[in-house]
Amino acid sequence: MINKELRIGVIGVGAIGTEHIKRINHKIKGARVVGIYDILEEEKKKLADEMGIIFYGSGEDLISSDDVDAILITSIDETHADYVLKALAQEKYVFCEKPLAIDNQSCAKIVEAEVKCGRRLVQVGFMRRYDKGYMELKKLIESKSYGEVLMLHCAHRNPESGLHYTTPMSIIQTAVHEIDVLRWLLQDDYVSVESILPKKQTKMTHDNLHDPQILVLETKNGVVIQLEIFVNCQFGYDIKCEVVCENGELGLVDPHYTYVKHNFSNQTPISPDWQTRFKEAYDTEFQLWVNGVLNNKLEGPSSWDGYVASIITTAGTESTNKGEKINVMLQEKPSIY
Ligand code: ISE
Repeated sequence: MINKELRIGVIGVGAIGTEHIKRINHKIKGARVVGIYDILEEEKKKLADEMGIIFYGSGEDLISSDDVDAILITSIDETHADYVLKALAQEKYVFCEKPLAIDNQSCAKIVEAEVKCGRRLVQVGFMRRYDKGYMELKKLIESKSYGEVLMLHCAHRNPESGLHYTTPMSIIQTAVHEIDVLRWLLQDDYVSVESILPKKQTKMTHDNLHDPQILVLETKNGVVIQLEIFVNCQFGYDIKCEVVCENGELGLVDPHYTYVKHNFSNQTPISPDWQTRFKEAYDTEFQLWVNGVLNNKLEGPSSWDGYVASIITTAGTESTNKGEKINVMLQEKPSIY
């Protein structure tokens, strides 16, 4: 039985885990972090002591603790599936930062385990669905005031990505956000994905990263999406989403509240990183997740959404490797989603 205040245990206290702990404890109503686990035990035990909360000896101990109502997984991607499955085994609510798992088979196992529980217990951290811009775009599309959607031109640009970033990561780690949010935006699903590696690359890239890349996605309703993925653009964290309709174009603007007209120029700021660009979206996402858990009714991105995202990113990587369009056939969505 969940008390009035949701007691959250956090597995993985790196950059995003730390940010979410602050978010939950200082912004979100109805929840608090009561315990953490991280592989950097000595360092993070100090943090737990400073916060006056429990440092668990393992993720498993945290998940099975009677003092923990719900679990937040922000550990390294490779550990997500195992922790999610262990939370499901205890029939506890779990929020898993993307990706749900690092392969389709693990995602399928999670879906199967959750279906056996008979109700939704998992939410996946696709925060763009909570961004004011995307939410407004969805309303404009659904108004049908501009006719049917014909195509989308999108760009996902990071100022820089580092030497660790590789060609597949641009799809698996970066494009995955558009892959999720655009199927939600269009209430549609994908039938094919094609990866294009333009000959011209930025000199700011390295041998293991083709940059920029392009993904072309086609949906069941025949909408074509062109997505530019450019993770060393230098000028800022820039997210574009232009929706071309029969008699209008709808698009996102970078959220800012000021401009500077000075010295014969007019400048508006561009977000420096994803944490800043989607700060408000994360806040809304976590408040609605906590509300959903307290009301036993999750409505955010599900394990099924995580599974579909994995299928598409896997197909996108296959397209890169084979140099051809990959057709995708999704199985029937279980009724609990
Ligand atoms: C990162 O993991 C994210 O999730 C960001 O939203 C994305 O912009 C970035 O490219 C990824 O590396």
